[in-house]
This record gives sequence, structure tokens and C-alpha cells, in this order.
Amino acid sequence: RHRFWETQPVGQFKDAGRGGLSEGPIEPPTPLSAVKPEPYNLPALYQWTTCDMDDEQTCAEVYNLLTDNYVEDDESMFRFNYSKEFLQWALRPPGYFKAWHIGVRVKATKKLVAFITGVPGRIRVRKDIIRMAEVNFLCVHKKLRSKRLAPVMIKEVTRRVHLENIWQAAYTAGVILPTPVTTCRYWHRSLNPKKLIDVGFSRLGARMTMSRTIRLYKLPEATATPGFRKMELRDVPAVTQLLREHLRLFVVAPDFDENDVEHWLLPLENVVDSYVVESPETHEVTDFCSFYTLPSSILNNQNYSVLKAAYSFYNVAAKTPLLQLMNDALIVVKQKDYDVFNALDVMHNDTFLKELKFGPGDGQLHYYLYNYRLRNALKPSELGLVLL
Ligand code: NHW
Ligand code: EN5
Repeated sequence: RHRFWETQPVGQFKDAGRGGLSEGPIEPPTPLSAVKPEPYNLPALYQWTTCDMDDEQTCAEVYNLLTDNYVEDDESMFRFNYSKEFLQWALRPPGYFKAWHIGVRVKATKKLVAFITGVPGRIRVRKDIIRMAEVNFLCVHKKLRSKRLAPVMIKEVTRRVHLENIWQAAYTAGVILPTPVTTCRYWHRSLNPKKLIDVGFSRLGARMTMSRTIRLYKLPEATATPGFRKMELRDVPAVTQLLREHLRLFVVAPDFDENDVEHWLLPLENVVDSYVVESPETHEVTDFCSFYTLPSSILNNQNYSVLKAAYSFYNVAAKTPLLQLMNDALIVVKQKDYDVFNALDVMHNDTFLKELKFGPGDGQLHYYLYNYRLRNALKPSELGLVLL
């Protein structure tokens, strides 16, 4: 069934429900001297390239490859359109390795035709904090599909990760592979229902008119929580503390320090936004919420070319009710003119999704670990990790 994945240290479907298998690494690390020192072989027409994401031209080539060839929904109506600024942010977190930003070029023309990346992160599984690679942006040009290029790229990123003495990875995909840690659903909160319906992202409900639909999704002009404001650099210690405390609640979650929080949560225009609640009395930061910006290209529509979407990232409601905090998030996202706010049913998100008029999407997101076995699949609410 899975000629490649059957050869890899991942939970195999055939081992499901058999018990006996314990939790933890599937294979032990090998000495670094035993890691293959030279790259895997590509088909003769292609060559490896390390993509320097600081370089404007390289970054533009990556952006163009992904814009035309990355993830689409099941009916090919929309395609993710990560911005260049987003890619630079996603690929240059603290301690990143340029060698993990891997491209494939056509030898003859130097055209970039495939890409895969890893970034380092510390991820806790139950009590163990494990250095992992977060693998993302695997993409093969549409004209080069089904030639078994992806397995070579996955082996090559694995090799380069091993060279840094890292032996585990985390990744997500819309497709089922051996074997998901958990399977999450995307939920969508309409902010601009007329446009969403016009472009086929959503449909007019039964017995609903356009004007009733617009009224249904209307939000207040201003946020409700006193002290709700944009996160600033000075908030990093307090946000780190809140987030670390919160992420303890989940079975799998990142282990963020202040450097990570500064990188991943400090607002960056049109990439990531975070808001804190600063108590008007004590000036303590009591809560925060965040979202990232990931537009989608709208394929084949006369009137619109881009869907502006915000994705729920990390939220901590320690004092403010989560429902109220997330409603304020919806209000600021609407003020910024986004069309839709998306969220997965991870962490405690299922406590606000229905109440705040999110509806279930047609897409799923499966989470995976490489070279780490869990005895049982998790519930989405046991997962404290959001990958981009
Ligand atoms: S998920 C997004 C992936 N990208 C897209 O969907 C973009 C559009 N599609 C494409 O570009 C987020 C191609 O269809 C791709 C496959 C490139 C997806 N993950 O070359 P072949 C991520 O980026 C397996 C893993 O002929 P293709 C996460 C497939 O099951 N494997 O196919 C990435 C089959 O193996 P099998 C995937 O269509 C995580 C083989 O690839 C996959 O031309 C990567 C077929 O290859 C996917 N999304 O290219 C793993 N899609 O065993 C990281 C297909 O079934 C692991 N396949 O025969 C950790 C590494 C680090 C370890 C460190 C210790
Ligand atoms: C790893 N970083 O399928 C990424 N999106 O639901 C790789 N559907 O937008 C993994 N098909 O349901 C990617 N509208 C996996 C996701 C790939 C993209 C994807 C889904 C997620 C999506 C939309 C549009 C569907 C268009 C036709 C959808 C319904 C919204 C509606 C709003 C009103 C209330 C009910 C729901």
C-alpha cells in the first residue's frame, strides 16, 4: 500500500491495536559518523539546491513555486498563498538551519521545481521534551508529480536533520499516511459571507437570504474586554509564562522559551498578530490570543483572486472567558478586513467553535510524528501544537 512509508520509522497501520508496543522512539540514534555524508541521488535531470531565504531572488522563486503548486482543497477551488514575509518568518525561527531549506532544480535551466523544509523545535510528548524537526512546505511542481520525487526529498531532509543529531520530526498533512497522532477538522467563521458565497467557499444556508446571512455573522464594532491591546516586546516574559503554563495541559505541545515567543508571537505585519489583555487595575497580562495570516488564491473566479484568511494560533484565557477572548479576536480580524477566520478543533477550541458561529469545513488535518510511537491516537483536544 505505502511502498515508501512502510520502510520508515513511523507507526505502521499493521501494528494498530496490537498492544505491547511501547511509547517512544522507534529507532535509536546512530553515531553521526554513520549518517550518510553525501546527498541522496536525484533523477539525472535534477540537482539539489539549498535555498537561502534571506536572498530576495531565492525567496521569490520559492514563493512562485508554492503559489502555483502547493496545497489545494479537494475541489481545486482554492490554493494556499503563503506570502514571502510569511515564508521568511516560518523558516527562520531561533536556531534554524539553512541546510534544511531544500530545493530541487532542473540542471539545464536552473528552474526550481520542488521544495521541502525543516525547522528545529522542542516538542514535549507527555513528560519528555524532544528536539524535533518541524517539516513543512513539501511541494513538487504539478508537471513532475507521481515520479517518486517526494520520497527522495523526505529522505534527504531526514539525512540533514540527522546531521544535527536530531532524530524525531513533527508534520501535518491533509492526506492519511501511516499513522496519525490525531486527526483534526478545520472550522470556519465567516466574516465576509457575501464574498465567501460568491467565490464558492461557502453556500447560502437552507431557508436563508443573503441579508439574513450577513446579519447572522455581524460582529460588534469594538472589542469587549477592557485592556485588550496588541502584544508588544515588553509582553514577551508574561506571554511566555502564560503559554508555558497553558501548554502543560496537552499531551503533545511545543516547549517555548522567551526567544521562541518573541519569534512566533510578536506581531509581524500581515504574518502573525497577537493581542494581550492587560488588567486595567494591576497592569498584569492575564490572557492573550494570536492568529497568522495565510491567504488562498481563488482559482477560476471572475470577481476575486484572493481569499484573506486568518488562522487561530495559540490562545490562553487565564482570566477572561475563552469565548469572550476569541470573540474579540474575531472583531479585530474583521476590522482588518479578513474574509474568514479558521481554526482547528485542537486544544480547547471546541469550547467556542459552535458558540461563535464557526462551521465545520470539508478539510481535515492529520498530525504525525516521525520516529516516535504513541500507544494510542490522541483526541484533537489533547494536542497543543499548531504547525503553519
Ligand atoms: S502537507 C502538504 C504537502 N504538499 C502538498 O500537498 C502540495 C501539493 N502536492 C505536491 O506537491 C505539509 C505533491 O503531491 C507531493 C507528493 C510533494 C505532496 N507528506 O513523489 P511522489 C508538509 O509539507 C507520499 C508525506 O510520487 P507526488 C508536510 C505518498 O504517500 N508523504 O508523489 C510534509 C507516497 O508514498 P507511499 C506524502 O504527488 C511531511 C509518495 O509520497 C505526502 O509527486 C513530509 C509518493 O511520492 C505528504 N503530504 O508528491 C514527511 N504526499 O509510501 C516528513 C504524498 O504512500 C517526515 N506522500 O507510496 C519527517 C522527515 C524528517 C525526519 C527527521 C528525523
Ligand atoms: C499543513 N500546514 O481542504 C497544510 N481546506 O476545511 C497541509 N474548505 O478551506 C494540509 N472544497 O469547508 C492541508 N468551506 C489540508 C487542508 C487543505 C485545504 C482545505 C478546507 C478546510 C477548506 C472550505 C472551502 C471548500 C471549498 C470546496 C470549506 C465551508 C465553510 C462554511 C462557512 C459557513 C459555515 C459552514 C462552513
